[in-house]
Amino acid sequence: MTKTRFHQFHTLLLHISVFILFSAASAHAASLEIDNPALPAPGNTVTYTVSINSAPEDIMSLGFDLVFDSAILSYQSFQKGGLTADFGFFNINATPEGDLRIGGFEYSKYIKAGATGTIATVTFQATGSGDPGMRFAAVKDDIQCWDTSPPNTLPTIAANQVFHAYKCSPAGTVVGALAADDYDDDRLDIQIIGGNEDGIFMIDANGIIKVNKNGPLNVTTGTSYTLTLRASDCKGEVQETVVIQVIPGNVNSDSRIDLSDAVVLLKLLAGIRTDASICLNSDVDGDNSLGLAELAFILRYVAGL
Ligand SMILES: [Ca+2]
Ligand SMILES: [Ca+2]
Ligand SMILES: [Ca+2]
Repeated sequence: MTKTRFHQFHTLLLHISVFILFSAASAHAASLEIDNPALPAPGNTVTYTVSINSAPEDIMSLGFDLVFDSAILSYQSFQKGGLTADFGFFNINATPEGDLRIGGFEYSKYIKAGATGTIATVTFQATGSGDPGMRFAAVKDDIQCWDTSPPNTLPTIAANQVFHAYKCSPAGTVVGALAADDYDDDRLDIQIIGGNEDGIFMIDANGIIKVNKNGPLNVTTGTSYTLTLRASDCKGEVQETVVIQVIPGNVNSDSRIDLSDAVVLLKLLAGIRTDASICLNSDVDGDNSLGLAELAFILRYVAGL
């Protein structure tokens, strides 16, 4: 073989292997699928098939929504598929939003790992034309983390979120609700993964950021924390940073700034005994004492000025 011919042969091999790789990638099948039948003329029925393709694990319980354009399709009926024929419970109901909620469970004749087949066929009447956008949402239970077709959409965390935490706030104080969402209504797992080395903050299952410990917000230095948060729908994840600004003026060390802080401060200034736990670091003007500057700050803050 001449050098040129060898080069041509090599290039051909390269093309073949790239083609095989590409074919392998495009042939990738999701584990939970719904087909895309041609839409008939309005007034006619069309049946969609929801199927499992080589189940990654056993399924005793499954749940998901089918979301579609209700101006184009009107739900008529369903039939169990071969994989759910023996399910003790299987049903489809309309959600308040007009989508379909599908759920089933079976504890003895459940769907085994590796199974391929039909979960259900769902019949609609066409009421319009265009793409009804049939897709999965709120996939849960044993199939929650499965790859789907049409594909999952990743969660989102809104950018540039800024929260306020008051100095000396006790553990459990709510800092704010993280703006995070998922187009498919998947259940999100939200974690703080950076900027919280002292464990000052936590985030609960509903995305509510709270003060996690008593004490650390009684700081003399530092006016803000930048936390990195991760939201996962267990098919993928996104990360975003949020800023928590620490606000002084919480003289009585509770979870907010209100007129009770002004009252406690006035008592202090008047030399009247108070049972409040005084937050010495609620100083607003850097003179290391509590006085008229703090009073003015509190009144302005309460008035929203
Ligand atoms: Ca999702
Ligand atoms: Ca207060
Ligand atoms: Ca001061």
